[in-house]
Amino acid sequence: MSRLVVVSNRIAAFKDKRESAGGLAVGIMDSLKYQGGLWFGWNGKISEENKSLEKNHQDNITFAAFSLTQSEYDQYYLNFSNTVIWPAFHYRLDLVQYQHKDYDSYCHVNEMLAEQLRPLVNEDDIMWIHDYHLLPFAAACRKLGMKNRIGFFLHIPFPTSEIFNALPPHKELLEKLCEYDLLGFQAESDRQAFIENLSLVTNVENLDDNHIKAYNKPVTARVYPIGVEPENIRLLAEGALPPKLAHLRDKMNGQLIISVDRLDYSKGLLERFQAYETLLENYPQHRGNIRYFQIAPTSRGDVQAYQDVQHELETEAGRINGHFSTLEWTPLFYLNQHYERSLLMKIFRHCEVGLVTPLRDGMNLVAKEYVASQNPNDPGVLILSRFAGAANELTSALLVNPYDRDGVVAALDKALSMQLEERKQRYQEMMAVIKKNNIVHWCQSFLTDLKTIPTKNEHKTATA
Ligand code: ADQ
Repeated sequence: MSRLVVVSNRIAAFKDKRESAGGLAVGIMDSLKYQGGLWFGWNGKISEENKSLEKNHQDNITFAAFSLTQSEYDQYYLNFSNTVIWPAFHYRLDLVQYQHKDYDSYCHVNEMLAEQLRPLVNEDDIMWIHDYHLLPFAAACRKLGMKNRIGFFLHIPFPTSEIFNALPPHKELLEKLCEYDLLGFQAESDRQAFIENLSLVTNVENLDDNHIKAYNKPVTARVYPIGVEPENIRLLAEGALPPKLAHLRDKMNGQLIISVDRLDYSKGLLERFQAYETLLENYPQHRGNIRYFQIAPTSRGDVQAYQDVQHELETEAGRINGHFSTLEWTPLFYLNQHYERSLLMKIFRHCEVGLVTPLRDGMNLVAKEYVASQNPNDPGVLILSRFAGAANELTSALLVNPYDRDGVVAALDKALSMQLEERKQRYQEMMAVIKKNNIVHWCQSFLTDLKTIPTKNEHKTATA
């Protein structure tokens, strides 16, 4: 059997216990274990000298991690990946800061990584590359003569042409993306945006629904909505709360609203804080009876836009609490901490409302985790942004437009007063989808396609 080679910007720590790893790491690790293979990615370290790979071997998997130099980190990671692609792909052109030298470094790092990886890859290995840091990775591999089947999964949205065309290297990026054999997207709208962008810069021949030919090469572009591991989440969530938290929960009468996000401007935290404030303002019956927990660990703290949003949120949280708190009641808890996965799933289960309102999100796994953590006999209510990929599947959530503050407020009020029968009905409908499109299904369907689709190499041989 051919091996699987996974490449992602960050590598899962090989010592991570299965139960503490997130769904994505679990899914990929299981596929790697089953097939045997290699996971290649950044170890998170910055080093000027050491360019040798850090290797570890465990359970049939080799982990090979590279470090970046300070200038690679600045230009490839902070600048081009996180100050050009991330904001643009989340429809925030106002936050894009493009410089040619950052794009050059981005391509150069992709080429350097392909060179480091090449000696570790066998001819019949299949390769699965992840996310926006590595859009040109297949092109770099092809340049080195690698003929392997190479697939790519984009975890974030793919923007429509009005946005994508604003990126100076947009044509080049599209051509490089077509060096992949298989391109996977979270949602049909992302897949369509990619095809639309491509059609504007080159001739696209539709071979059938998912197979196209562009730049005289076959490419398969298909939708694979990422999922979670519902059974594992249920087991984690069912466990007892740690004694201190259980005591706290007992003392807190009333209903709890929970939101968990990386602290990122795409997640719509500021708009959410303001909606909560309006709820307290316009529906005074909730005052003293509800509490909103926003868990948001700091992320990409080296990027200015992230420092700005962190500052704004601190100010807003203080202002809202200052306005509404009483001696007995604090309305908003804002916590910048990372929690053990098993604790997070228990917290989800003890909260009556999951409030997930990103302004734009590829999928949003928190929405699925919140539902999968619930007690089937007394489930909470999910409020979900229609701009998260998850809204395509979780249609029984209370779907909201995060820019419509009154709409979010009305959904909050509805969730807080929803009767058990309706909560159960909505929960069951969402669980049916979450179970079907779980993380194992996601991995298997992507990998099965990658192994069977027509590839560039075969196409070249056939047309020679
Ligand atoms: P993210 O933008 O990181 O992922 P999300 O899908 O919600 O967003 O995944 C976050 C993960 O981190 C979840 O598993 C969550 O439980 C965990 N997490 C968040 N805060 C935490 C905390 N304080 N403590 C512990 N764990 C925490 C990107 C894309 C998404 C896409 C995913 C997967 O932006 O759109 O769904 O990749 O493809």
